[in-house]
Formats: sequence, C-alpha cells, structure tokens
Amino acid sequence: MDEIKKEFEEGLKRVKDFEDLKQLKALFLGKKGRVTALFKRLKDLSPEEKKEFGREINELKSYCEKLLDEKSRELFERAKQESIEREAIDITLPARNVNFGGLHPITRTIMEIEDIFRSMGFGVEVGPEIELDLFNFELLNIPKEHPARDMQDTFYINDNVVLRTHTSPTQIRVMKRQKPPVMFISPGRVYRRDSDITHSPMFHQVEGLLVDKDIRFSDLKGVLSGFLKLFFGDVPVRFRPSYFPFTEPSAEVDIGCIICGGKGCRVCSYTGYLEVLGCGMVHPNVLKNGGYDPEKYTGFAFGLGVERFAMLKYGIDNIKLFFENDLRFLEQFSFAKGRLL
Ligand code: 2U9
Repeated sequence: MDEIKKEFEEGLKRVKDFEDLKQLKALFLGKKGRVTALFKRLKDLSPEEKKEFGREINELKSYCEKLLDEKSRELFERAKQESIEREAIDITLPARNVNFGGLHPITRTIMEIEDIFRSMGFGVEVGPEIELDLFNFELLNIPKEHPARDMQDTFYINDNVVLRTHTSPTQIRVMKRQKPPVMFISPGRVYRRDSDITHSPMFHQVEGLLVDKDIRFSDLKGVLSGFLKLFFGDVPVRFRPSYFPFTEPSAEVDIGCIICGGKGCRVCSYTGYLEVLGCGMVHPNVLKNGGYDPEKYTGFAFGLGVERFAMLKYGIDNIKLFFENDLRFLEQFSFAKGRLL
C-alpha cells in the first residue's frame, strides 16, 4: 500500500493538465485501478484482517481523492489565471483613430447658400436633370438659333430631350403648377460640353425666382447684395448691364476681389472685381410661358455657379479638385480635422 501511495504521489507530480489528471485517477481509482484492486483482496482475509486492511484501503482511497481534488483545483486556478492574462486589455493604450467623414465642399456650399435664402423667406425646389428641350430652352425664350442651344454646349439625348444646361427649367415647372406669388431657389447639377480649369462638364447651379405684383429691379438689388454680403462678408457689390434671353433688363453682379481686396491680381485679371452672379427681371415671354400674366406680375431671377462660389470662398484654383475624390483635398473639409464648422 505504501508503494501504491508513493507511485500515486510520483504520478501526481507529473500531472500537467486535466487530461493527465483523468488518466491518473483512472489508473488508481478507476474500475480496474490499483486501489480498487486492493478491495478485491479483502475476500481472502480473516474478519479481523479485513477490518484493519479495509480501513487502510479506505484511508488510501480518501487520501488519493483528496490529492486529486486539490490538484484539480490547482489546475483550474492556473487555467483561469492564464486566461485572465491572455485576455487582458491594456486600458492605457492610446485609442484607435476614428475617421469622421465630412461634407463635400460643394454640398457644404449649397447648404450655406440655401440657409441664407431660407432666412430671407425663399423656398427650395428641385427638378429633373434629364429635361425636355421645351423646358430647358423653348419656354425660357431661347430661340432655335440661339448660340446657347449649340451642339457645342448641350448634351442631347435625342431631338427633344437634353441633360439640363441650367436649373431654370425647374422654375418653369414650378410656375406651371403654382400661382404667383412664388419665391424660391433651385439648386442642382447641370451639364455643359465644356472642360478646362474653371469649367467641368457637370457642375452645380443655384438659381432663384421671385414673382409677385410690383416687383422691381431695386428688390433684385437688395436681395442679391444682402445675399453676397452674408456669403462673402462685407464686400463691395456692383451691377453691370448684360444680356440673357430669359431676363430683360439683365445684369451681371461683381464683388470686390476677395483675393487681393480690390488692388488687382491674377484671379480678378487685375480689374479688382470678380463676376459672381447673373440676374435680371424675368422676360414677359417667360412669365407668359409659365402661365403668369405679365401685365399683372413682375419678377426677378438670378443664377450662380456653386463651384465658382466654393473656389472663391475656399481659395481653390482648379475645378477638377471637386470631382477627383482625392482624400488629401477632401480631408481639409472634414469635421475631424477640426477646421470647418
Ligand atoms: C426663369 C426665368 C429666369 C436665371 C438666370 C442667370 C441670369 C445667369 C449663370 C450664372 C453662372 C449660369 O452657372 S452660370 O454659368 N446664370 O447668369 N441665370 S438669370 O434666370 C431665369 C431662370 C428661370 C423662369
């Protein structure tokens, strides 16, 4: 029995995991185990010897069970400790960098323009980018032979359908479904066959229309001067006579060059002024085409190129930068960089 005990103790020392422990237990206490085998010998002994020997075997069995139990606890504790160490989280590590997206500078500029006009009481209307020739040209008083209809400038889908070259057809659509007074802007994508560092075949416009009784050129001047000062800051604003088929009289609007402060530079071609808007009183033919009586109603309209506004405001010198999705450019407009908004 001493020998079995010693061998059990030796075996226990070699136990490294639960599998070893299981095997050791089977070897000594299992059905065919060495301690179990001792019980089988009892039947050959006298009652006296049986009593004494039986007690000793039971003691040995309890001893083995106790040691197995202790070893099992020890293995369990060790495994637990190892898993705690393996899964430990170092809360002192610096946090992983989270990249926030930002609004595209064109989206940002459109939102800013919308906010200013909304604050003056204008609504916002949108229309389709694929337009009928009728809405894009005909009803806007752009006759068949007008250079604006030239194949050079317009993407034709077929004889009657074009990619809109301006957002003005939206204005016609609104006029046709809504009686005056109307007062809204229409932002959106427009398409022209044009491409260089200041022109892209797809760009964005915001146009505006206000029609009511007694609308005068002074209303146009007040609204547009106010808008430009809110967008660009306190800049000089001047109106120059111009021509558009859909407005009469028409004007172009300049602001004092925000790059050189009016002294003259490459950006303003040494004039001290930058052209930023086109506008005018809505042509009576256009009012009529929209279903409004030009004897009763007058109105003004205007148009601007969003890319041009964004380029001037953020000092961007090439229109292609807006459409290349280069993160080095776009990240400069992201919230995460802590620059804007
Ligand atoms: C209706 C009647 C009149 C919209 C107008 C302009 C002048 C204009 C240009 C600015 C820069 C286009 O993006 S740009 O190249 N726009 O100069 N737009 S008046 O006149 C309208 C519109 C709709 C019913």
